[in-house]
Amino acid sequence: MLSREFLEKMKSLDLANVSQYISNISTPMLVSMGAVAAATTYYLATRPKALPPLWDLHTQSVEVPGSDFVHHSALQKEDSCLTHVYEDARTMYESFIRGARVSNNGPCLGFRKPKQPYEWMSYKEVIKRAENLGSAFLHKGHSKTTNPHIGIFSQNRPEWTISELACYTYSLVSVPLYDTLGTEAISYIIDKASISTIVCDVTDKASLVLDCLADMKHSVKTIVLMETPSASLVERAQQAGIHILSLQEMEALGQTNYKQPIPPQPDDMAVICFTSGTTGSPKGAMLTHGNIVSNYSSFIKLTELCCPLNSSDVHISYLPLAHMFERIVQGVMLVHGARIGFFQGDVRRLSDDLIALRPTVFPVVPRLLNRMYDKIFGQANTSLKRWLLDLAYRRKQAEIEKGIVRTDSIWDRLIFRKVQASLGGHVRIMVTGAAPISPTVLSFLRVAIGCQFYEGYGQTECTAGCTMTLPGDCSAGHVGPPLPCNAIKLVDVTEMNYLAVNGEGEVCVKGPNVFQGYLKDPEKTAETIDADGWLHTGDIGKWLPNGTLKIVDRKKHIFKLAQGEYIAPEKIENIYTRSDAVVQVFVHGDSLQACLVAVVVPDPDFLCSWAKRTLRLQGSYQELCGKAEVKAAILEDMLRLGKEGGLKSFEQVKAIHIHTEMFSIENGLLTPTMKAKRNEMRQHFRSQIDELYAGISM
Ligand SMILES: *[C@@H]1O[C@H](CO)[C@@H](O)[C@H](O)[C@H]1NC(C)=O
Ligand SMILES: *[C@@H]1O[C@H](CO)[C@@H](O)[C@H](O)[C@H]1NC(C)=O
Ligand SMILES: *[C@@H]1O[C@H](CO)[C@@H](O)[C@H](O)[C@H]1NC(C)=O
Ligand SMILES: CC(=O)N[C@H]1CO[C@H](CO)[C@@H](O)[C@@H]1O
Repeated sequence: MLSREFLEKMKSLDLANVSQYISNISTPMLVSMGAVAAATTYYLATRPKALPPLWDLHTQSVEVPGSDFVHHSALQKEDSCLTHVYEDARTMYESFIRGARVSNNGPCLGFRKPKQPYEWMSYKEVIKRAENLGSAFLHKGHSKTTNPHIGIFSQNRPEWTISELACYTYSLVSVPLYDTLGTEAISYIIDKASISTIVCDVTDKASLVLDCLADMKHSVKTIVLMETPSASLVERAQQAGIHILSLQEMEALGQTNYKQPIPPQPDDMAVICFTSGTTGSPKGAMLTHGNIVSNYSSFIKLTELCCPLNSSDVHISYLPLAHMFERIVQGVMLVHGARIGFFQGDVRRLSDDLIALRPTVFPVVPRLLNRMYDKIFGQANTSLKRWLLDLAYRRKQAEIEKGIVRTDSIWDRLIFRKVQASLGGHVRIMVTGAAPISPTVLSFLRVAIGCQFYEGYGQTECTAGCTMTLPGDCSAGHVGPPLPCNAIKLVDVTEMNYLAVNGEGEVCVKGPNVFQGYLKDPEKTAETIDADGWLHTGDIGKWLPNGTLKIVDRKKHIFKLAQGEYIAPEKIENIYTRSDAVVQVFVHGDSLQACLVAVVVPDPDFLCSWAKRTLRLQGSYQELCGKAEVKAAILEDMLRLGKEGGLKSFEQVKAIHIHTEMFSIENGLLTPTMKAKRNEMRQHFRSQIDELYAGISM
């Protein structure tokens, strides 16, 4: 669900401080068994008492009797879905107003210049600026009933949230844009949503919009730039019939043409969130205020017993606001009058921002967690350090299993303090979502960071989330029970042998967080929400005995081979990419062929060392990729892994083509969410695929 650019940056992210600590522990101290014994004694003496569990973790969801296997959260009474927790906050606008009240006009949005402390805008200041900006939108001809869509094309920063609130204050609708969509998709969205005003953060984005609109009839009249537009930009825009002005000028315009707020109702549209599928044009998921509030209310409901949020909480905003995950977290913060601090705009400086901000709420994505985990273990590179790390982990894990979550044990002092300090030292709630996380990594970091750490699952169409792990459940490998705001049922997928009677099937969601459909696209809407209001996610889930859901597969992309066997290529690709030599694979087959073939991109980082190790071959990446014996060895390794991974013989590829350019968004082979565009791949590699099949039949 996150942009490639963002994920790429994450990859290079250096959480240097996170894990230096292992090497800082002096060796004599490590060797002293006496010290460990003393530590253990101290630990036993200071160990706090176990807390009674907040709820029965063995029955986390319940099946509605007489229904077709519908499950509800065990926290929610049958058939009633949670819509809100605070009577005075049923829309995102009211959430802001409540935040201003409960924080007594406290600090709201924060930002910093390099090496400076955070500066804060108060709730009232934010509301005032939003009213001015919103009044200017009305002045430019926007209204709830005609022309309600406002484009927002920006990195996370306070002005993003102000622009969004400006929309909410006057019942307008925000439409986030993001670069990785590509120019074609951006022009498509502008056209589809008939956007006439776009708020951009920097000149580059405004230029990109102008590029997108070049030579076409378009709806855009105004671009609001968060910085001062250059004369050349103004002129270029003028030629396209667009007025460019700075945010400051726009707010001044609104101030002189001030209008009273026109607050939205829960059923009014709040956001149109465009997501790109693996095929075709982006789809604009329509989300109401009620959708967003019901989802964030579930989060509040789940966390209020163990760690209620309040105006002292601080959130670090760095995950893209164009995606619902971050928007939901912001909603939770704002309704409690808490603070939102924005990163400087560069993930490489995130560690520095974390230390300056000292957040209490830290949403994360698996990529970042994997990175932290690898670094910590990379540093524990002697068996002694490994042993100590392992011991500390097991001791704290045993505590967490008793419901004790803390950062003041001896193990924290000895081992984990530096990890915690590298996140600012105050983190008490973490949420991961957007992609699956390995249970090993989640369990370890939950212990190391010593905070409440939840895993959520969902998609934009159900406002980001439909399940979340419960506080107190420290097991990993599942995504928790349904949220109190929705019911979940699993539906038969016979061709993949997943049956609801066995507690397996396609995950379907119904509740106030389920979206209103795709903008001007009744056909795709009907494919996604059925006549009874169930959202079909395309994911395959399985109920565990304790009522939690495990995501086990993906429904899409099934085809039959000539002899009638069903093939799920993504499952096969996931197994083959475990090979050290392989970074990307595209598995192809169709109903005219009796076997599978694949296009394989060898891993530029590992191929050379792999070839040296397994084949005693030296050479550059390109040279190695050209060698028949390398190709044969890669295929052999893939088949070995396939066998280990339980692939049936017809699921194994018969021949491969070696390709040296990674599949990417730029070359049109991946979606902005990094999924394979299978149709495009098929077209792109048509001749290679034909050759492979020709080679096999000979
Ligand atoms: C907010 O909650 C934290 C942790 O529970 C607590 O320490 C703090 O005093 C609370 N602050 C306010 C303003 O209620
Ligand atoms: C182990 O880690 C330390 C600290 O990062 C590093 O200096 C050292 O070179 C590593 N040793 C080995 C054997 O990799
Ligand atoms: C729930 O069930 C799964 C699978 O049986 C298990 O791994 C997990 O530990 C259980 N969680 C709890 C809290 O009992
Ligand atoms: C309880 C909760 O927060 N529900 C979902 C709403 O959105 C968050 C953030 O996207 C998800 O992680 C949750 O599962």
